[in-house]
Amino acid sequence: MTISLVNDSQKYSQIATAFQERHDEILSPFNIVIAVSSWRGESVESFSITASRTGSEIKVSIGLSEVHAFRYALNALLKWIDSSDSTPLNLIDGPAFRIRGVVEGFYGQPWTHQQRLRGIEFFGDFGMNTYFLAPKDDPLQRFNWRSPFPNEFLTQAKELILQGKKHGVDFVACVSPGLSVKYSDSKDVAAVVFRFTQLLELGATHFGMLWDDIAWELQHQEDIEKYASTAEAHADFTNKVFDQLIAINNNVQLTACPMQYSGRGNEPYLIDLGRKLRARVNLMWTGRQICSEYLDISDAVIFERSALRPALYWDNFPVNDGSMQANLYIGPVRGREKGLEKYSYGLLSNPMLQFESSLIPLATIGDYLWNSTAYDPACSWEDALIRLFPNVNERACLRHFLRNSLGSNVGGDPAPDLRKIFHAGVSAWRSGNMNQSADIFETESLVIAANYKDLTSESFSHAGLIEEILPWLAKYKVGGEVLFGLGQSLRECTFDSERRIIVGPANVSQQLKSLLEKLKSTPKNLFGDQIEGPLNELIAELKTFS
Ligand code: LTM
Repeated sequence: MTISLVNDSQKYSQIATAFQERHDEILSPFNIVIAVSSWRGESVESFSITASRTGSEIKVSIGLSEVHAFRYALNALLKWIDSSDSTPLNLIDGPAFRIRGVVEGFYGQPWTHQQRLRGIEFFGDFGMNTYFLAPKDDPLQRFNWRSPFPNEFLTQAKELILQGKKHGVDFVACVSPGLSVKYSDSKDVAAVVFRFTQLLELGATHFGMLWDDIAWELQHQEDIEKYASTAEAHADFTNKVFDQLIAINNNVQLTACPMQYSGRGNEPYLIDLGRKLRARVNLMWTGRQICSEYLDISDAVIFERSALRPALYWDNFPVNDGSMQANLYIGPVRGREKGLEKYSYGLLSNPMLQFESSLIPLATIGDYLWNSTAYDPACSWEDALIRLFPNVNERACLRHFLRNSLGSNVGGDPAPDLRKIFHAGVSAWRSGNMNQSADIFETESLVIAANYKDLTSESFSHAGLIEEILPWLAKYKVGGEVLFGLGQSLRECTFDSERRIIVGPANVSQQLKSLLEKLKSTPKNLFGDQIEGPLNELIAELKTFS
């Protein structure tokens, strides 16, 4: 059975068909008839939906403020069908933030074309509407920006634009000319405009001019003579690109990333840039820090006053490039203030190099951006696992692993469950219950060993995810072995209840040190400071005899 539209139009039918293909397992038992009408909602991309079910027949009526909202209305319909709720659906809903999405803007190996195509489907599921393509280490992005986009890129861009139209996600190509640009040279402006017009012809209407991570001083004599500041050069170049683009198509949106993209939001560069930049050009901002622990309203207000427009956040969570590559940030987004949407233009998350793993935090970011007031990190994270890993047993195995790496690049407890286990185990050894303590660590080690076996078995469904997290799974396995060794060592120790110290043979101290070395020799980070911290404490506390 299929979704059919009463008042058929190509823009809706391509969304409906793509949605049906994507969620066929849930939708296929039903015959779904949808009537679409236009509707004036209170916010951009809002919708109204009513649906009722009689046996396998589902009648749906959707009111739309604009076309993306159709995808989000289908998301709401899917949720209702999947919940098997027998009461009719009657809902008015819409997103909090205006721009919601992903900026693939990290250093290192870019995502593949196939991953990007899949990503857009997920971003639509997460209620996002924008995908910025800005991979730092694709030569087209920062180095060969003067040449037109080659055919291979254009073919792929066309597919990404179409995929975006099917899933309510705008594809935004970016250029980062700042390493070699001559701001005053009209040929350089023309080169960027030419690239964007290549994409305009393919249906894209939103573009990015990125001035991040470049020299802060003007490099060319002509620029030094022409401009009073780097901000003026950035404004002039960006304005020229913008003016030429809107002369071709007045619907074009241009987003710029400033050179100084983090801080208090009132830096002289930002004030200068804000004054000179066309009012319609969006400005990105990463918040107080490059990777900001908090994005809050008071900072957003300062930014808006200085830059004369609300920030479009480039949120460096969960990105793990550069010095962060040993970490997986697979917990929920935290520290983004409720209500921030009223003081910002939107938020784009810079994801991890690992595409599959990124989907978990991205799902929570989608929830936050859709309704920041209702956002609950722990619930959203659990929901994300259910959506991404429908098989209950597989999800349970993964969950145990994932909950050893929940931290973010700005803090948070990476391993809350293991922390509790250590709290219990250390309390037991400190009160002299060596065997009880050993039991606690050995039990956990057995869980890890069994999970590791399941996660790496050929029958496990998510091969792509497992492949990219293998180095962390190796650490997981070793962590389990270390916990077992810790248990064994504790069994060789006794407790001197008079002096309240742990006593053991000299070889136990050596064993514990070897366990520590074994853990450290596996390069990726997992478990936070658990295992290593308490092991060091035990080594220090242990009184040995020969
Ligand atoms: O954040 C911005 C605007 N630029 C770069 C990103 O490309 C990079 O991925 C992140 C994280 O390392 N930091 C940056 O400064």
